[in-house]
Amino acid sequence: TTSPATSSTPQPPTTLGTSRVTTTPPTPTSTTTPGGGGGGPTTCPAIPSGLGTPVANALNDPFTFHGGGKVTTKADWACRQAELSQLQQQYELGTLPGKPASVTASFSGSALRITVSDNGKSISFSVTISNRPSGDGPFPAIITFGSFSSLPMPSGVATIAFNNDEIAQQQDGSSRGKGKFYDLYGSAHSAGALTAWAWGVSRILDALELTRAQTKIDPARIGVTGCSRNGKGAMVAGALEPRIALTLPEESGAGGAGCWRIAAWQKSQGQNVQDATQIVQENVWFSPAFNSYVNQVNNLPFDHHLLAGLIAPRPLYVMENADMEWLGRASTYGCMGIARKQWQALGALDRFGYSQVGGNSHCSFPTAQQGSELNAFIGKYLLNNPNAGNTDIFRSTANQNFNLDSWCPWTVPNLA
Ligand code: MCU
Repeated sequence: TTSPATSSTPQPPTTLGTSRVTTTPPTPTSTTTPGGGGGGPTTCPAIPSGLGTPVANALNDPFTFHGGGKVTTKADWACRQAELSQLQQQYELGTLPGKPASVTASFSGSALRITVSDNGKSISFSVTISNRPSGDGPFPAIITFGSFSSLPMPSGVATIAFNNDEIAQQQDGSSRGKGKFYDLYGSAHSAGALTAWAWGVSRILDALELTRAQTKIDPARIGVTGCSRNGKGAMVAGALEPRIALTLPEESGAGGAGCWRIAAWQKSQGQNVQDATQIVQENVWFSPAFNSYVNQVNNLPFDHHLLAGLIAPRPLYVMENADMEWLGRASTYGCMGIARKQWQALGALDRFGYSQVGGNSHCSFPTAQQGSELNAFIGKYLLNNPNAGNTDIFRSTANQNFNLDSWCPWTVPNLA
């Protein structure tokens, strides 16, 4: 017999390729964190309620806690990341649920089938694993959101096709609360689609951990990518799921690699750029809670440089399109140019790339980013080849009229 997928009672696996994981409720991230130095849990500063002091014509200081204390050590940085994750979930992304009561998985052909049970309900979805190299592995893999990604994959890396729209729909405003995430957690759950997809990515990782012997995929070497709206999804998945080893958002624009404050500034200069007020009307990528802040983005205690900061010092390579004003040509350049300082503080500049080139249509990957950039990141961080090339990249072919220094009036500590 097979184990009943809907039961929350822990039991040993009874069929080949089907395993069960049972978890305890997550500990509150606001009080303890594993710490950055390998020691025991660290006590983190309490997070004051409220938005704090507004920040205008600049981006929020990554290295000052919401309560005013300074980030001076790696352990502090882990606390600051836990705080920033909580603040971004509260005001923009919606709440990421903790580990579900049970996750089971089975692998057959190329389909990895995942069943998740929580709160007495259960859902199932499948992802397709392609291009698995022959041999015993284990092999790295890249999760690709939807059908927008055109990233050329080097050999030796499998791909895992994730139909993110099945987890949370993104047709337009009428998609709110629709998809398997909401079947499980209720259509009124605060999570926007980006957060629901990140939850789905976490369940794929759970499933890969359960089926290593069958899939021959190494759960510790998983990348994530997607383009445009799905690039926003890849960025948020990398930010909310620390098991992601390499985050590769392609042309994510506003709501991904762009900062709300810089988009608002671009708009005030008369540019046709997507900003926070427009994006919440177009689709359901964010929590309904964000609607209250789109007209006052200077009051937010974060911007998207700090979404990227949830990834630091894990490797991040951001690809943007220099020809598309709507995506926030200046906004992604400025936002990521300042985000980069978090990798600098951690002594990890070789794990941060931002590359904005033109000449290609939206989501058709340009060869200019392939050999020396994308392949270097995948080679170094998924294929374990330390000689794969330079991965300390910050470049734009656009003529940027943006003053990075004036937008970051704070100093960068040495946390390495
Ligand atoms: C860049 O991502 C989005 C953008 O935010 C939307 O305004 C536009 O409608 O669609 C883009 C996209 O996903 O294109 C495939």
